[in-house]
Amino acid sequence: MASADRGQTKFQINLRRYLRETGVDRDLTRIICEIANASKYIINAIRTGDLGVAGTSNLYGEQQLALDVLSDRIITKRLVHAGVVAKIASEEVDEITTVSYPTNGRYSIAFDPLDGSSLVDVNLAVGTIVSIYEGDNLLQPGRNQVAALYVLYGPRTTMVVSTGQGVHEFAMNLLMEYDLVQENIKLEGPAKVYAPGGTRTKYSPGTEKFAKHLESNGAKLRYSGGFVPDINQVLIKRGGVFMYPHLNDLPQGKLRVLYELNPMAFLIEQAGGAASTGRGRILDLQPKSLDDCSPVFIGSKPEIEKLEHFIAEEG
Ligand code: FDP
Repeated sequence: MASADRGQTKFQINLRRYLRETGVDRDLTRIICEIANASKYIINAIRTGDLGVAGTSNLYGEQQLALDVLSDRIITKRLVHAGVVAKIASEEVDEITTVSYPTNGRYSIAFDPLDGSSLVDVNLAVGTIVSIYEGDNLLQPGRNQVAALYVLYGPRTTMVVSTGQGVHEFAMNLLMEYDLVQENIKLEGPAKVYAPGGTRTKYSPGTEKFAKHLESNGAKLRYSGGFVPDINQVLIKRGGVFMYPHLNDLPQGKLRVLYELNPMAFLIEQAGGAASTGRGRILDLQPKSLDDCSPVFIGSKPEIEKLEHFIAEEG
């Protein structure tokens, strides 16, 4: 097994080699590497493109695409090109796309091409989130995912990925290739940070009690407004909680099960954490439509267990 302690890698291990050496299936490796390739173009679009305003023109009078639409096109093109994909669902497109090949692709992908795109104009971090299933059914519980990953476009570009054998972080180097930074990230310590989404005055009594519990146990408020960077800090700091709860006027919360919650829940569980709706495991939800939303509490397992207790008692 490839190994690298943070900052101590003697020889850089790149993403493709890491996946190959850890026995990941060839077609799955192909998909993950296609996303890695797509992310090079997305990062360029973020750096040099317009600020997400659809229908505006560039210097040459050409129509500009909003960054999330452009990111969707970049990823979809690469996934279709991969030759191993059956179905694609993108947060930017209303319907599932069936990819036609002479033979059927083995994997299906749901993805959010640019989560947090409303943060681009204020220059905060954004990300791509990807969920991968074997077969052609995308409306199944997230526990059946075979892999999940996100790419974080921050001061550095990083990819955090799991194929069901732990969670590993890669960073984009000067050649725009991903090198292994650390493997088998585990949520082991106390919750050092917490990122609470939604308006606090609209929290239920159980959620409010949980927020107070986290604060009184020393967790620092660290909320960027971007799901990917907010989850990333929980993982990389080895402990914390992100929540976007049920609100008085938004009982289903805001975040989407297929594109956002399932892949993040898969990654956090692979790191030894937990992801809950407040009343049950996110990965056990049976999605009824592409647009299903759910409240989410995700991060350090003992804290999520405590939250479920608060919700059961106080709602
Ligand atoms: P955004 O609307 O900017 O795309 O998934 C959507 C998301 O961002 C998440 O990244 C983020 O956690 C959440 O919405 C923020 O919602 P609020 O604006 O309600 O805080």
